[in-house]
Amino acid sequence: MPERVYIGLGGNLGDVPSTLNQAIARISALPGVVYVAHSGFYRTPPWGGVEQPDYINAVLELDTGLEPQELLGLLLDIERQHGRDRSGGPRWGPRTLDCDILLYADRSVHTESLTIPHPRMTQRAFVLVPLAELNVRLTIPGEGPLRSLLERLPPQPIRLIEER
Ligand code: A4P
Ligand code: MG
Repeated sequence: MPERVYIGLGGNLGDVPSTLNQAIARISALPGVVYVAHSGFYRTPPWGGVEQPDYINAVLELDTGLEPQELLGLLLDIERQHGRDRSGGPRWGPRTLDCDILLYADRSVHTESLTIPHPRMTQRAFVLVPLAELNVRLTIPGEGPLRSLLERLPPQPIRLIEER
């Protein structure tokens, strides 16, 4: 049975809108993946204390029969195809493309290489706002309704730059 999955996309190096559009097309073309929708693109201030350019963030909604670990492997390949360089640099530093698995149906996954729901998503307007655009009725396993999380979020200046 295919399951509903949400993927957070972001980047702040290069032509990011073009990268995000290509990433959406590549992920949607993966065998075992069916595209459902994607959010608008948001310009967002960098999170994590490293001085760097603004990010552009979006969320992609899919159905898939792939297991979370298989999907992660394919997403990491796509990051590499977009020139993602993991050698050196600070943890929350600049990148061409980051693909994070935010939600995988109502599953909780805790392995060495994968944590779902994504552990920092509930603090991030650049994740919760585009997610709510796709489905405001979601509940985040272990965290609660998306609506309540959004209400509790400290204000963060994010701006819709490209409607879906
Ligand atoms: N990993 C574990 N759980 C997951 C998951 N749910 N989805 C592991 C994807 N990967 C997951 O990732 C390191 C490893 O995390 C992966 O190999 C996988 O096994 P990474 O992409 O190499 O490292 P990272 O992204 O630099 O680190 P981290 O801690 O995941 O960073 P975040 O939390 O992704 O934050 N500011 C704005 N405005 N917008 C952004 O998109 N992104 C970051 C990165 C920082 N600041 C930002 C943004
Ligand atoms: Mg990441």
